[in-house]
Amino acid sequence: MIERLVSWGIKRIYGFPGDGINGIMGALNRAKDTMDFIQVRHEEMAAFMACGHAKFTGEVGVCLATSGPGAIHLLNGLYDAKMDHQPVVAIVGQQARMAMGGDYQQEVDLISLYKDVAHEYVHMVSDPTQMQQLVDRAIRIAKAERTVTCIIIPNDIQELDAVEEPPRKHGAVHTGIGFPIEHIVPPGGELQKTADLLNDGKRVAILVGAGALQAGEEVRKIAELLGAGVAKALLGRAVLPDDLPYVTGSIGLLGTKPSWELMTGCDTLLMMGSSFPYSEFLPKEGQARGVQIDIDGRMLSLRYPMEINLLGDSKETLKALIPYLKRKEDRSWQKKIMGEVKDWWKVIEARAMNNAHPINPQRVFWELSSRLPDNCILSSDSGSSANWFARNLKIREGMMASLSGNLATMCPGVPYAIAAKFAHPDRVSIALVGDGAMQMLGNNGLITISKYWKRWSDPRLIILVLHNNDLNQVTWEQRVMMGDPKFNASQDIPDFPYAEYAELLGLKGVRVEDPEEIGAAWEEVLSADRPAVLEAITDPDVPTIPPHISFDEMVKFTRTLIKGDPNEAGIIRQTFKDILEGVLPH
Ligand SMILES: Cc1ncc(C[n+]2csc(CCOP(=O)(O)OP(=O)(O)O)c2C)c(N)n1
Ligand SMILES: [Mg+2]
Repeated sequence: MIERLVSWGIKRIYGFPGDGINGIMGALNRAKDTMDFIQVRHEEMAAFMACGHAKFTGEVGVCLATSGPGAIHLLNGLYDAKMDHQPVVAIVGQQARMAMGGDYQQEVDLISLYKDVAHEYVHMVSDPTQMQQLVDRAIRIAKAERTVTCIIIPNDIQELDAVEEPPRKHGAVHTGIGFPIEHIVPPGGELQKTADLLNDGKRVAILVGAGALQAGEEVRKIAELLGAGVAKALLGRAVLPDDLPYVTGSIGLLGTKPSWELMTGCDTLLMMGSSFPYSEFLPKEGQARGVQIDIDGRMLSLRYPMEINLLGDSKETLKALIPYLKRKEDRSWQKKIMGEVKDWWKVIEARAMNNAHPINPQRVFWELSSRLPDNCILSSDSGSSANWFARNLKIREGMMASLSGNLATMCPGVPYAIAAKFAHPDRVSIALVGDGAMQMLGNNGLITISKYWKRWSDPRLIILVLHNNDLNQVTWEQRVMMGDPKFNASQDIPDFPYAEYAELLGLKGVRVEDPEEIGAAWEEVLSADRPAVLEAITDPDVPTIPPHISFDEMVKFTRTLIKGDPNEAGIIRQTFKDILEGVLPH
């Protein structure tokens, strides 16, 4: 199994041991020159790391867990990979064949359990001859379908001799390794039709997602030819740098006002490599003529009824499309978008600079933005940090950035950042995480960092903790969506000294409580000789307002919805400050 994984180019496995996989551990020990085993604190972390590896390298990520509880612990991280279309192979142990069906200890029906998350391919080995074909198919299908696959290996099989080659006889399966570089382009006629539609449009909006990460250059050319604005779904945050004047930034609840204006004002929508979920942030049905490009036919016309659906690789398809496009002479639409983008960045800066008690979280991100090291890799968690990741950071050319886009689970921030360091030890990795996620899993990730950081050529891995003693994103959802006041019993979380804890582990810990010291704190952790935790004491009353909410709506909301909220005075104060920055000159 390990030799075959190595033949596929796999160099690293994230996992945690158990008696369901001791045979594999023995083999990994013997193969330590060719396969690196990275030990995590919790199997969920291993799955997140495998997903992070796939996101930041484009290669298959592999995780390993024991039977029963280990396999169960992997699941959330595997769903994260599945829903964000990342190729991940999970290898899990199982009880010995003779025990199965005997309600044996740790015997879980793993084929059924994994049938959803790994439904494209989940198989249990019952004869060592199968091993080669199962590895080949698990990896190939993970790549071809951009999904999670799983191999289940009973522990007694792990003790049998390997079968190097399946026998030359009836019933044997002979598979090989290798997967082609995808180069799928729609036929010329389709491209001509697409170009006609785009050339006819007067106000073109482009929406890019993770599927366009390799196509930045082409997206830029097309936006320039068509005089378009470009909005980015969260997973496509790094497709184009935010310093391009027609890039409107994120879209959706965590998005920007220019993206909202772009979508509500356009007459033509070109969407690629995205399954951005919220249709209400796209043009109204019938308002715009739509074209979508996706490598996966299942994702076409999923959120907006498109006039043209193109099945193809985004980069290659755009390359083939460009010669058919005419440069639009009328640049007024793009000019209008650029004006809105320029104003919006002023709103963002003004909101970040508003005072809060003690620190405005927006300012922590704003101060990071101009200090982001070249080629850094950003990982955000789910929580209020995702809002500020989406809006307050200016991503530059060469950076990578991700989060749990579709599962939107808590806790990937720290493990993604660790996987980024293993994959790119020379790049700075930065995780942006809430205190709830740190308590749930992240603090334990710090132990893993303290175990491994000396291996990285550049030791800088920085974890920003938004210490607000609150499950803040959900507290705001309860207020804004449900009209409910904060429920302290569910929302308050215990205090914890994150920076001190980092120091205890031999890492650097910096705690900042004064807004004027944020810049210096970033500089300290960004120039540290070891991984660091930057703990910022932030105000939970700073609202995570959707981009298009009007002044009237906000007045109504503050007047009627939050009566009885334990934080009433604070949220009214902070909300008005942010809203005012959006409607008045700063
Ligand atoms: C595993 C999981 N549990 C619960 C949620 C719901 N949820 C989303 S954000 C959030 C709050 C996160 O709190 P914290 O990490 O402290 O970040 P904050 O919003 O306070 O910055 C919760 C509970 C989730 N997305 N994932
Ligand atoms: Mg919190």
